[in-house]
Amino acid sequence: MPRFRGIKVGEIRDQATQRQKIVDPKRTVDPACMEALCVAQETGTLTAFDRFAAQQPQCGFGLTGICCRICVQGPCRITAKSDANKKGVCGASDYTIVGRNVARMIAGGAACHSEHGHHIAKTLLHIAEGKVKDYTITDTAKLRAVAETVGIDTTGRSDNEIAKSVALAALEDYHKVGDTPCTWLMSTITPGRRAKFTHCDIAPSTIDRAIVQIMTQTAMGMDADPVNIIFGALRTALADYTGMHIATDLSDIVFGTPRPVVTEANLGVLDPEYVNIATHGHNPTLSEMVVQAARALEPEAKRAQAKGIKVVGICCTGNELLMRKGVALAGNQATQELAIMTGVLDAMIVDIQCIMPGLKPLSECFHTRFITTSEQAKIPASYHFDFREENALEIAKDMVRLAIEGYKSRDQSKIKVSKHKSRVVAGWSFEAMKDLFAGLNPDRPVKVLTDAIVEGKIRGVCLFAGCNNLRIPQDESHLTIAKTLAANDVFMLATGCAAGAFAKAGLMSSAAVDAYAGEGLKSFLKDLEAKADLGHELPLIFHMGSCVDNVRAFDLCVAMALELGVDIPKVPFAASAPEDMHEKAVSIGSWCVAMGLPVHVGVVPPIEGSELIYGLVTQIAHDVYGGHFMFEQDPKRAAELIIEALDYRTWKLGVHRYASKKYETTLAVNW
Ligand code: NFS
Ligand code: SF4
Repeated sequence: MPRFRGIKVGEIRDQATQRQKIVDPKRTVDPACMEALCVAQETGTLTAFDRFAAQQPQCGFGLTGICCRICVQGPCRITAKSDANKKGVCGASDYTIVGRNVARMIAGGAACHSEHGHHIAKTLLHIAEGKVKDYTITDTAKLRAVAETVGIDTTGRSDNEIAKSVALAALEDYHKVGDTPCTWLMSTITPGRRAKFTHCDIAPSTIDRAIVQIMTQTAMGMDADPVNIIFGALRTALADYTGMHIATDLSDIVFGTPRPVVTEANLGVLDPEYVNIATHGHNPTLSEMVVQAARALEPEAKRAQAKGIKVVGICCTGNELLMRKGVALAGNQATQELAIMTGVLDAMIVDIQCIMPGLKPLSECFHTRFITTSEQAKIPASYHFDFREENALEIAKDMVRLAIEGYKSRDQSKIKVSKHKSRVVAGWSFEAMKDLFAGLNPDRPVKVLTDAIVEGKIRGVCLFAGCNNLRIPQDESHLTIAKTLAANDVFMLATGCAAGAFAKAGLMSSAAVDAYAGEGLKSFLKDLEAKADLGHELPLIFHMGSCVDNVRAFDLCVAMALELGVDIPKVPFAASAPEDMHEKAVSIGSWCVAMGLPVHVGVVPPIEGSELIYGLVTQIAHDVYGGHFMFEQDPKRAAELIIEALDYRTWKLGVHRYASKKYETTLAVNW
């Protein structure tokens, strides 16, 4: 059997598609967004879609990662045209420059997720110490489950005592004396991955150390070895995983573990008769308070002649609220400005990450109150509230009052409400997924999923993650790949702005099951639905939450590995980020590769300037870790790559299971 190679994996693809000539900037397949972009064009209002077109063609050095600005002698741009230009001033080769640049992107992503997790850990600590009054421990079962996973004694201890230990253990994963690997990493993966990371020496001791180490390793005059740089980058990516897992676990403890909910998504969720408030960003500590404050201030809204207050979400804080509270989702990343274009958004309250600075000037063309809340994310001339846990609800109420004031000053001539919205069945935490599968097998719920794969009913699992990237017409790649995988019986999960794309387009409903699922997937979902006592139907794609919640999907993958008796590189489970944009997406993709997953990426990060680095992440990574990147912008080809990677794993698994049964031996695992 030859070593696994996907179709054209390892071959650098033609970059023509990355440097575009854009004739019409209205590039979206979302009808609600298209309406808003038409309004923008008619009124001469500039959005990110116009600014992206204006940036074309983008610099080829930057696009392929061979521009180095790490020291002040730069920028050094590498070309093969003359010998003197083949290296930077210091003699750095293309592989050093590309490797360092991408490693620093991963550090940026890891920092963002981990800072988010750190914030929640501090909140939990303050709850346990009785220092905050507006937050409580909502999910004590999850608290105890997390404590047990990370090795904290729970017997005879109060919730607050356990919570304090959990919070302190989480904070130790950020900074501690000593070199033992991060607890949240080592306690949530398979024994095989623990051994691999120990053997390759890429398990981070703490998140903060990992980020400091990679920034040092990639400084001018430091590491020039591409393999060493990439392995260092993977250590940082595993620190990212650790911070994400902390963020998700501790958010569930404080705000509750999601359970199935029914809601709606797209710009049509904005109701002109209500005071509309969008929460945008990532951190549930803010958005949960806005929801509470909005409920408390309903009477004030009614006094202002509104029917009430409607809180909606954008990006990942939207996903957090959608998962836990059933709050409607107005849109994903590329929709953020377009929500303001409706003329009925009275306030946008933002916290951290993925918030375009362009929102503020755009809000000035409308009545929308644009409110920043984080000391790390201020935008000039915005309303700024210094949001702190100690008086969170009071501050949230002040912000909601500002929205009510905004409602009163709407410009009726600018109102263009959308009719587009879709039904969404969401709320699929790992716990909720297990409950769902338990309908068919209460003792070994995850076996329901692995059996369906082994029996050939479904072809494997694909997790969709990642952002919108204006290189691709908004949501087009997400929808094309998902519909193709559905027809080919792939069980699908989604998080982040990928989940937002599917929610808006109606793919998180049963109507989508009827419209797009192949026979195997359809019967699998119908069997589950028949046994689930939900009171509503199952969706085609399962919404698992925000970007940090990718760990929920990964927990399912770990459970599948344990159920099958193999390590993760042998589980028919793939990840795809069709429209990746943020450094965080690069970081997530990288830990997925280290964990042993095939990872499709639709927009190639800046690495094509070095064949060596490209080969490392698409081929050598597979040899060492069992996971690899598959870069493919064409969604049809991308779907083929994902299916091929899943089929390869399912086929091998089948052969080895057959052999172990026939010869009555234990399952061989070293393939
Ligand atoms: Ni993820 Fe979520 Fe969206 Fe991308 Fe940004 S909101 S953390 S980075 S753009 S999916
Ligand atoms: Fe140029 Fe080397 Fe400085 Fe980079 S580190 S900018 S390649 S001199």
